[in-house]
Amino acid sequence: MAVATATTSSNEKASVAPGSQTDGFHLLIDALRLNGIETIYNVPGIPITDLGRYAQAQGMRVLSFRHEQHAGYAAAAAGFLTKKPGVCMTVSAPGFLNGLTALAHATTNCWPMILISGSSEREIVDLQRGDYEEMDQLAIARPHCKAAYRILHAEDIGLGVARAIRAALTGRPGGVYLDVPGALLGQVMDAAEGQKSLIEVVDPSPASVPGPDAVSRAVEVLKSAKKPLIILGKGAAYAQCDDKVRQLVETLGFPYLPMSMAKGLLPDTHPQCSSAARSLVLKDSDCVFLIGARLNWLLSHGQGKSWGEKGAKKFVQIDIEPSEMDSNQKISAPLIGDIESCATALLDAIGDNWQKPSEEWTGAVRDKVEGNIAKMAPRLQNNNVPMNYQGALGALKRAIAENPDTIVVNEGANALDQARSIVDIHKPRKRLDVGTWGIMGIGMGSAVAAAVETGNQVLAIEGDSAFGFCGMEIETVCRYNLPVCIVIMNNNGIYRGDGENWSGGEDPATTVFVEDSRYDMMMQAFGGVGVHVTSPDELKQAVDAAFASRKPTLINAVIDPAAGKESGNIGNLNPSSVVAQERYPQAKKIK
Ligand code: ADP
Ligand code: TPW
Ligand code: MG
Repeated sequence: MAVATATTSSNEKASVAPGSQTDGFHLLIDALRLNGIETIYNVPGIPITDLGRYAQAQGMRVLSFRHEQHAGYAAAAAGFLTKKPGVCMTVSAPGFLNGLTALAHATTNCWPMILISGSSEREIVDLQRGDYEEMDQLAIARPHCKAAYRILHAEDIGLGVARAIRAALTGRPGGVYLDVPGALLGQVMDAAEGQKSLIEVVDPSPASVPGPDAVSRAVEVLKSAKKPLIILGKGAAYAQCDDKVRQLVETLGFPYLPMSMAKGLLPDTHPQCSSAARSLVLKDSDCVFLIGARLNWLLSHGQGKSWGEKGAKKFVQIDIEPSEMDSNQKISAPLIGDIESCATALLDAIGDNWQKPSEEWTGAVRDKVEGNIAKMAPRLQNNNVPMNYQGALGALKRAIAENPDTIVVNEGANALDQARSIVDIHKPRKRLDVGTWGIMGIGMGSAVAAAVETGNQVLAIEGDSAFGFCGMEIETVCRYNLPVCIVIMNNNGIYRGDGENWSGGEDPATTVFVEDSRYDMMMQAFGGVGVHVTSPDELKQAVDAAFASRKPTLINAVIDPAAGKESGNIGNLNPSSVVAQERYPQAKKIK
């Protein structure tokens, strides 16, 4: 029996010999490729081992990880970077659950991703007859993603994949679960019929144009502002209409704040960038124009002391998701649509006679920005040993300024908050971090995806704790020989390395790790370059060498264990105990 395989390139249906057969494995591969999906982030095992093999044999890039969570984070990051669903493939029950965290993370961040998991047969699962890795995966996935589908028949594979792709991309993007029972993969059908059953999805993220009333309302509100501010969010970076966003920001002439993954959409060195005057612009602005950014916890819900007087601000918001409006504050002028269509409509409506905000406002912001940058500059030049965050990150800031195409991956607490404010990003989508959940462990999956999807050099700036959540994936980085340079900001612990056990007992404190761990030697174990550095100058040299060689590199950067703050910049979110200060004298030191 001849089994037809699609030997075409993607986006093209295979021609098959009459009478030949195909199967579920190959139809699934053909369906993905027909829709331009060429990469799978994978962990093999029953029942999907051969699916990965065949996909690779068919010319797809199949990257195998050591743990599904990181394959999933890679797929999520790929979705953000490419505006196409990143695909993660796992085995059933435990593998599926490991991947599910990443699917929920993708959904929370509004990134398109598809988690394909092998599963047991419904006949066994639904009667709970106790299969190998039995679990009702479809039901468990559903609350954690945008949509969840199961395919039972080979002739429905085209439909299932099309549904998954469209659900991931349409409107607000998100994660989709696709349940693939083992028996489906082996099902055989006529190859020509199989090819006919595949669907190439047409226009999965259609333009969504705002109504003319909404546009003129927004123009009126923006026009009436005396002290306007733009906040750019990662939705604006995802939208890939960089020139339009820049044109809108520059035409309006408002100071703007980039959220962390919107950094670089316009270069952080842009004259309107007000990151270094964040407190001033949040507090004193009278109108805030949100572009692909939610007023969630990252913006303290648009309220509280940092936002100045209650009710004194008007909000204008562009978002693809209508229900986002008024989720935290009254939105005086909602613009529902995709960012490119909304920006185009606004630019058309305001024409050539736009009055930029007064010099009194923009000048005050600019003065504050320049003053703060000048104050910070000498601290970023320090060559102290042991290093503090500013000295180490000053060196990394210079490395990125010299290599602006590098994609920065960043996680940790102090290692995150300080790097976000110190390391300028110069181009769009060149920063991947912990996202909306502030999740630890995204580092290595994001780094692999960034290198694989773009071919660019990657610099992963990792807290030592954050790295511990994903560290085994350095073997993956070495195995695929990716241009990834990892810098561990090694302060011997979570937030700080000088925590104490308040019982006075033998066990180490809950927040500390083995002192002076040599993470660089882990990298050497896999054939990568491992470097141990103790000063900013040494750190810069090691990063320069990594960028020049593009070899997998891990730099263990020794940071003063006392340099960090509890929970980085968000210590205020920790609940407090009324009795702690009285019971533990040491607690005073931390708050
Ligand atoms: P940040 O964390 O950077 O503030 P969020 O993840 O909170 O960003 O917000 C991103 C927003 O962007 C989401 O509300 C999402 O619906 C929206 N979004 C995503 N893609 C688009 C698009 N193409 N056009 C308009 N809005 C978009
Ligand atoms: C999945 C809680 C937030 S930040 C952090 C943890 C454990 C580590 C901070 O230490 P690190 O950085 O990385 O060494 P530094 O520079 O301050 O020392 N589990 C998950 N996500 C989160 N956010 C946590 C736990 C947390
Ligand atoms: Mg640490």
